[in-house]
Amino acid sequence: MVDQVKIMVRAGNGGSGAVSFRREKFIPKGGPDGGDGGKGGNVYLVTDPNVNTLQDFAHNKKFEAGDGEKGHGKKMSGLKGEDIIIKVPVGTLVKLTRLELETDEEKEVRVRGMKLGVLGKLFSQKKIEGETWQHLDLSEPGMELLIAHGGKGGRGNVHFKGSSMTTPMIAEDGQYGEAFEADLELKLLADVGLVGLPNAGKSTLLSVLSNARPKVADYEFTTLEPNLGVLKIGDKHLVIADIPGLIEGASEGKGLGIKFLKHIERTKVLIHLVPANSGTAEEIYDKYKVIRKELKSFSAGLEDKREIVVLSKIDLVDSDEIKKIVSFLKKKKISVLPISAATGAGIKELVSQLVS
Ligand SMILES: Nc1nc2c(ncn2[C@@H]2O[C@H](COP(=O)(O)OP(=O)(O)OP(=O)(O)O)[C@@H](O)[C@H]2O)c(=O)[nH]1
Ligand SMILES: [Mg+2]
Repeated sequence: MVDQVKIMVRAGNGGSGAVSFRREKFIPKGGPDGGDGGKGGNVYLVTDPNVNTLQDFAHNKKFEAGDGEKGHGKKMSGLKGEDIIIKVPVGTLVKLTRLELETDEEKEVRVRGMKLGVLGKLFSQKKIEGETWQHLDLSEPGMELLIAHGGKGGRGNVHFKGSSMTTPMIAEDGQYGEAFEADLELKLLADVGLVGLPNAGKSTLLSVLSNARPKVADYEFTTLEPNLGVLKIGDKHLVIADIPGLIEGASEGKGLGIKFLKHIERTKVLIHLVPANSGTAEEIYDKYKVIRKELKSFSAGLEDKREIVVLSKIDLVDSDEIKKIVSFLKKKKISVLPISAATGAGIKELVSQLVS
């Protein structure tokens, strides 16, 4: 799953203004009629619900809008450069870093058609200083954001006529379009997050609750990247995210680390799985606390989310033992729901807790 990419965007440059003079029969010395340059195209980011990943950007990393056309004689403006629309998935975070452009400051130049030895002034965009940052959160479908403005077209010589300058030989250059390096990062928009130790049965539960068919296996770290599934309850849809297992010290980089927790940052509820066959009641309680500690270390408020604690794989342990574990956890003020993805026990109850 590609969930982070760096792309380059550049808005179009403005076209330069024209230096031109009316040339008509019987009018030997017509006035200036050089039109303006066209504006450069803009670059937009648009959230499209049909786009689900940043996969398209793996190969396509450079986006340039069209440049504005040069101005023409007869006061005709140049055509506007074409805009560019970049479609991104809902839930994309964008960080923009302005790129330095080579800029000309105002300078004296020779303009074609001007008398030799006489210089015109060339006006160009103001200089861009330093690096600017902008963080944007594209969390809603149909959002449209102008991220890079096209440069203005330069004014043609028709604008420079004055009493002291009846035959202006100057026109402006178009301004440069804005250019940015854009870091795109996709946060999955899940409603429910599955957390727990490796092998707790998270992916199996996802496959029972939703249409997803993630890889399931009897070893740790089967899941290396988040899986999403959709649970349909009547006309309601809940997106469930199954993430790689957490272990003690994950926040310090142990196992697969905790970076995956960003995918469940926006969920409303967490299902915390503790396998019933993973030791005595006390040991199970300790394992529960290990995960809680790692959730807290991520410091994004995950520990404050509503949590449904499930005791998974109850088909592997006899019912007296299950009762013991449930009552031990109750004493620790943890209400736990016993389930089995294998037999279906407790799954209906879990779904009704999810929608309540
Ligand atoms: N008997 C039984 N086995 C289960 C149950 N749920 C999961 N398992 C088994 O437990 C093993 C691990 O299941 P997974 O769903 O891959 O566990 P996970 O939590 O996703 O593991 P990681 O992706 O490694 O973090 C697999 O062999 C499953 O078949 C259950 O309810 N009963
Ligand atoms: Mg898994």
